[in-house]
Amino acid sequence: MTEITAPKSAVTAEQFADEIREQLKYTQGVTVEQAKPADVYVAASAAVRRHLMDSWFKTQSDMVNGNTKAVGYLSAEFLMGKQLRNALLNAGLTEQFDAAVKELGFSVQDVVDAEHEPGLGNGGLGRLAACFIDSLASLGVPAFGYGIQYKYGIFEQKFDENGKQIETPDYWLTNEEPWGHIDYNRDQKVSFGGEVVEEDGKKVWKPAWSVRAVPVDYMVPGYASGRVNTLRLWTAKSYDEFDLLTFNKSEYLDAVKPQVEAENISKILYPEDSTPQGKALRLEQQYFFVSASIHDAIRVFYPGQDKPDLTTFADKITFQLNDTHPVIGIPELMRVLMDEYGYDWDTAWTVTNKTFNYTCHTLLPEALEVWPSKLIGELLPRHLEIIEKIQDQFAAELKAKGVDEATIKDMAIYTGDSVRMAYLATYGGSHVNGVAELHSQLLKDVTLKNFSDVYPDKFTNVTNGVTPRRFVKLANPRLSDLITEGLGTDKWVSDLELLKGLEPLAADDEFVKKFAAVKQANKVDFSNYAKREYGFDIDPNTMINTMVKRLHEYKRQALKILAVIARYADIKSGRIAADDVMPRTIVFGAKAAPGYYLAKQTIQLINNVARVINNDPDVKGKLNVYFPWNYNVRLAQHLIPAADLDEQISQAGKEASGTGNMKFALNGAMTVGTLDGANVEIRERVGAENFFLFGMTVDEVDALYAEGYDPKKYYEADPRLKAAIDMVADGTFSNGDKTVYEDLVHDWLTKDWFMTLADFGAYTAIQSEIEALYAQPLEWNRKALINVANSGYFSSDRSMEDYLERIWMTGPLK
Ligand code: 26Y
Repeated sequence: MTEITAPKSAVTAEQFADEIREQLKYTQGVTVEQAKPADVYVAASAAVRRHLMDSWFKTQSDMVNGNTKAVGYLSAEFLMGKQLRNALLNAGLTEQFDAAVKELGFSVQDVVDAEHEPGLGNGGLGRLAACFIDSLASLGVPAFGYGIQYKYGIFEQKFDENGKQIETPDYWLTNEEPWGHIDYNRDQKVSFGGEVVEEDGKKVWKPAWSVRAVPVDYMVPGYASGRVNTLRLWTAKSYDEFDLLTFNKSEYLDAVKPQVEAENISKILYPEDSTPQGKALRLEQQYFFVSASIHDAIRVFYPGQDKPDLTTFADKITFQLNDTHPVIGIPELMRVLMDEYGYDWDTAWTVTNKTFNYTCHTLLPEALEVWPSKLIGELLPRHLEIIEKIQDQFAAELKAKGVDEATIKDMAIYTGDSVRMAYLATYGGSHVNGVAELHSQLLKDVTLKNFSDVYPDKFTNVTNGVTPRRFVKLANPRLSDLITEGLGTDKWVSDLELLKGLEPLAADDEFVKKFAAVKQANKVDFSNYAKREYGFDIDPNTMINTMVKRLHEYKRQALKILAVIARYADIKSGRIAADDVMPRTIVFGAKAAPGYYLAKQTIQLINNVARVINNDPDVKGKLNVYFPWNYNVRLAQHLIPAADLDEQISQAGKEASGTGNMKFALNGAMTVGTLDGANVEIRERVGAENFFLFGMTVDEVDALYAEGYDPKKYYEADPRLKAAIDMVADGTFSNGDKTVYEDLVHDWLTKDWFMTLADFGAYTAIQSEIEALYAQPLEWNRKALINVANSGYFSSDRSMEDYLERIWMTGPLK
């Protein structure tokens, strides 16, 4: 007997069809006959939303009236993915929806396809925020996600005829968007610029201009918790004040300029996640959403109170700072408490310090934001004063603790010229965490070492996780059914550690064969999807080998593509007999920041290697490379369940965690990877014999840097590597034009900052191990199944429990 605990609404398919009809008729004004799939999508979404409404109200009132501290997850990015299927799952309406749509005469796929995913994030950090709020709702923890409703999300990627990345705007709001509810009556005023004056011995900020922050609310339904939390994304509107003087001079365009500029604040998501761009607009965005959110929390938790007792603020809500992007919230809460509510500095500091915690997501020093003081002074003069005072207090505190002058200087939050946001966050909040064990250790040992020496108790680790609802239950229904069959219950969807119960089944050949059949069916599905969406002819009977993530040098897509080229050369030259080649299909997915030159060259190279290889009859059926453009959450949900082998090959010590690695392991792919980020923990859990490890360790990387790294040496020493690089240089992938990849090749041979060449030998060596195992399907699948069984730890539910226990000190609503 299989125990089924998935939520199921009592509403029948007929009733749900009626609700869709009503919605079509009374809200959208179209008949069923006139309706297009996109109309049905909007109607069905609105209908599901209605089903969640009572739980949403109840969650809000329990949160405000109860005594459970809420979580405010402050994040510049929430990469939500499509909403409809997830909402249906949590509302227990999936089957009714499928039947109702058919009854109305539509194809379920057409209706679901009508949803345009909101791409309000760049990659891992944004998707993590989305997984976390899903888990908080599923655990019944009262929480707000706070962020920005960008008008343009992450750009849409296309490739031109030369294989170059083209970015086009993602105007995701062109059609009706049924999920976000704009609430003009809960707006907040956010001000900028101007000056600080003294009035009656008090500092008073006289801003120069203001924008209206209007919340757009998204429901965040929990799975089987009966709870629905809120994702509140702010949109910037102008106040209706315009310059009459300018207008009267009939300079209309100038007169409306302030309005136009105000609305620019929430216009576009910054696609640059590699180098800090000193963009004033980005600081405006950060302050805009953080200031609105802090005021919103005060409004929510002290309803109708003119003089709330904000000394209790930290008992009402704890704010998690998702990277440095919302760190301006620290001086903002200080300002609000002192200037708006009249508290003294020390009281304000105590409350602020207790309220905030900071998660760091990087190890690359250049990714820690540093703002020029001049810019902060211009945009937020009062905040700069507060930051200066925080710095004075901090320096005095360090001195009192016996820290030497040089170290105090090294640790400065405010250097005079600039403000280091990671340092401000570390000092200004109660806890700092990294996102995987290795990362948290490196934060303590390297990146924030001085801080960890002085404040060891602030530092902790919370290893990332991913939501099993979206990334297993929704993305991989076949595997979900098999897991439920194997465990005799579907409880694993909300208690992922139960997957451990699959481990004994790895010894059962019949079960392993079923597992293999699931993978095979998923590969066929993906092949059909790739044909339909991209026109690719992917052979589902080859190994599907994936590498999907943002394009960054440190992630080393270059290592993969060089190995592919070497393999191609092996087959072409007959070094490997064609019959001995294990057929592989390599699938890349990656966006490069528009201004990141080497990343864009790498994209172009991958596309052209794909073109040459896929058109070469000598390797036909043996080696194929595909690069579906515009990798996003939707594509991830189709691709991940179909992968046999996934690449996590960053240079050790550079990937903070990775979360794709978790999604692939959970869906039964094997991983080839370095000892980096969460790979370390995945390997520990699934067992070293079930993970393809290669490459230098963090210590070996450090040692090689220290002795002076010369990539040329590796190029000269390895003929296969040399041949591969020479092919890139000699125009093999650029129709004979030797200039196209000049800069890329030059970088590899003279800098190679992330030591791609040094790890090439180890990387290609492990390929024979991979192929030997893949040649024994039963053994391969056994290991893949063991990966699934031991990946339950990587649920974002577990991450949330760790945050609750180690950082937030709160729990589910009572
Ligand atoms: C400066 C700003 C424009 C900016 C925007 C986005 C800076 C950074 C980012 C994004 C960073 C990011 O996605 N980091 C990734 O976070 C994941 C979740 O913790 C990690 O798994 C992954 O290793 C890390 O690279």
